[in-house]
Amino acid sequence: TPQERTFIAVKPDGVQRALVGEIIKRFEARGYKLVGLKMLVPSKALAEKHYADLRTKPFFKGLVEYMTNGKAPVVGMVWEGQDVIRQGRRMLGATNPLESDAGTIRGDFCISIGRNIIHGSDSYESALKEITLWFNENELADWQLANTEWINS
Ligand code: YYY
Ligand code: MG
Repeated sequence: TPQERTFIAVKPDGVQRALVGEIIKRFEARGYKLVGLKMLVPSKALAEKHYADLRTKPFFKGLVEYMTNGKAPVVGMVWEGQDVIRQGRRMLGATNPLESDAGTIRGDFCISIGRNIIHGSDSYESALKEITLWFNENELADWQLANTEWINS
């Protein structure tokens, strides 16, 4: 079965609220494989490129400020597995946490669209763009989950 990769980031509010472990736990428990992990305060240039599609929105400036102000870092991750781009978005829940189902990460842990704790790539093209933007090739681990045959068929 084809494997794919997605970019997931715990935003500064998620880090500050000590939800990094909870978020990693959910992706691990589902059966996805962690292939990249880093903590950093992104530069303004990085955040602006990451959210380039939203540059004309009224909230863009505030969004970039909050991602880059250094009050807390971002934890960037690359997760791999079957349908992980779409499933990752389902695990995150709706962009506005007031619309996110209970049982999703946003639906369980936040209430404000401007503090929705986590990012996830929304398509194959975004995933490729975002992984390339946040990670160098040598920062991605090529490894086999030992129990892969019990997860994938
Ligand atoms: O992909 P996702 O994070 O679910 O939503 P986007 O539409 O890509 O917006 C990115 C980010 O921008 C969102 O997670 C919160 C913020 N935002 C906002 O502050 N206010 C809005 N009305 C829409 C989005
Ligand atoms: Mg988005």
